Amino acid sequence: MAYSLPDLPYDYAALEPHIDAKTMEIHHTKHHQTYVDKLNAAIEGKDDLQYDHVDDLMKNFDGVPEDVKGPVRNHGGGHSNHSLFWSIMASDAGGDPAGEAASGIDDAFGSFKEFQEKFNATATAHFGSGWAWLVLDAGKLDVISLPNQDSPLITGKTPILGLDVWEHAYYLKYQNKRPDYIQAWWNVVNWDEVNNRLSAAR
Ligand code: MN3
Repeated sequence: MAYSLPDLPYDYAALEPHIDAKTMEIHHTKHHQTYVDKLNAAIEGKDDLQYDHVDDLMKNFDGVPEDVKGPVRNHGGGHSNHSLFWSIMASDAGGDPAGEAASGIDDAFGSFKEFQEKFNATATAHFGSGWAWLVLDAGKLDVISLPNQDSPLITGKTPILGLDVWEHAYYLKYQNKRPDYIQAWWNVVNWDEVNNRLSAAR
């Protein structure tokens, strides 16, 4: 069974005006689809790399044969990261976290505001293509950035919330203004799903 592109849980226009429909459509049907296609091409015939979910492939990255580690890192990571990204956004979302995410963030960062400042600074300062992440690392919440499509799962960290800061994620609407995109993105963060992911990870 080859890996496949997941449907979005909402319309391409659902995140307007914060993330525009055209960006969402290209991001999902072109960029994400390409990661899926290139992953499948790279591991064709390698049945032991066909997991039910691509996250399990990334968790077992150490066991991936050397000759396909590069494409699995890039395209498996791209598939895993974008699958998470769509799920942690929603229309009529944003605002302050509640429940486990709220208490976990307060414990780890002092307050939601301090967490947001750290996350924004990390996402803004990341040089070139990559992602900013809220991860659970050895039971502790942390904010990190990783280059390209590197998955936190490769190094044993569990991604809870992630922001794509590749230019393809925002350039149509925000051009070079990455900080404006980051600020707008908080309006579509799906805290219910963040809570689900945090509960599952703990
Ligand atoms: Mn992307």
